[in-house]
Amino acid sequence: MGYKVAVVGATGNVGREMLNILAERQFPVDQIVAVASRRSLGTQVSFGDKTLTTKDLDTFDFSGWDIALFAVGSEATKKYAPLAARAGCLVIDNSSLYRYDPAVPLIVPEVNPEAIKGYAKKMIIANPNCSTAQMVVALKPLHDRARIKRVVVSTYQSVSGSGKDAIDELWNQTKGMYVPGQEVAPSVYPKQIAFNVIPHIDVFLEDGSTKEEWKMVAETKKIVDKSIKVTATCVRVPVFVGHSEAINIEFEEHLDEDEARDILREAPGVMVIDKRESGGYVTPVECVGDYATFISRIRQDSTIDNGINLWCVSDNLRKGAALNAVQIAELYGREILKKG
Ligand code: 11C
Repeated sequence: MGYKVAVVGATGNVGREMLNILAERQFPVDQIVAVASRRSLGTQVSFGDKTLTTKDLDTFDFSGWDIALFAVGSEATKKYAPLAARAGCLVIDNSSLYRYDPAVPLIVPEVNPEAIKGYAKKMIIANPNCSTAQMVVALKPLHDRARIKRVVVSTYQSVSGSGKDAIDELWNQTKGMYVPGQEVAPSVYPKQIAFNVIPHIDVFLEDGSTKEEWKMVAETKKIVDKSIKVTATCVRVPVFVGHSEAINIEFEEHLDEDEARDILREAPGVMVIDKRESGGYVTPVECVGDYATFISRIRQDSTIDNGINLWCVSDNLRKGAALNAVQIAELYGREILKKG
């Protein structure tokens, strides 16, 4: 006995990963449907060894479906998620539209699974931003031990976070760099991304920060603890998949680096690779296709009383998006529907 599951936005990077992960994890599916905008209508996508032909989101009837994993932008989510929810179908939404709504749980299953109880208020559960998801998986077990006061994070985010056109832009710009006449001008990004880094993700806010940086602050507070202060600098780097983060954490209590390493080794969803030698750490190309959030370079910050530095890398399309959404669906199945 399983569930009737719809993947909405099934032709995008995240939608395709949702289908892959549902199949890989043998999510108990009785029926599955790939739904997409009219522009992608009829496109074929893979689900395990099956091929699904996409259905039109505009006319799709969510009645009778148990769970809809949404991976479309905020505009389409605003229009279609309430229709699905009103039809009694639980929406797990990857856009930022509902994340900060107090009536909508924002869940990372390794961190705040208890928030699932709030699902019924709107029949919508929000999936966090990719850069937040991997960071809170690392922060939570350390917070439980030594109470985090403040986090200073710098991100190194891959272009897949901006979608398929950005992947093409990095690829074509890189190839065209040294071929006269084939140079590719910036289009998705405001500046050249090939062989460059861009300290700008999402729109600028009045205080000079960007929306991506604001999301890391607001989402960490909602998921882990509202008392934690976070300051972030988010940077786009010429990497296809895998976000990296340099995280500095200040605690209320002393936490020794060896104890921090032991805690993280035991933490759900975390893999510690931390040898103090050349290559004894994880880089984004090594995390692609993996479920774990990888932690390396764990060390004391001797400039403050209770500080730890670490390096955190994860597949942004997986833990940062599709995997986390499927884990929420698993949690909902276990805790609420108790089927399968
Ligand atoms: C990026 N983190 O790397 C973004 C992508 O709020 O879900 C995901 C944006 C979001 O550009």
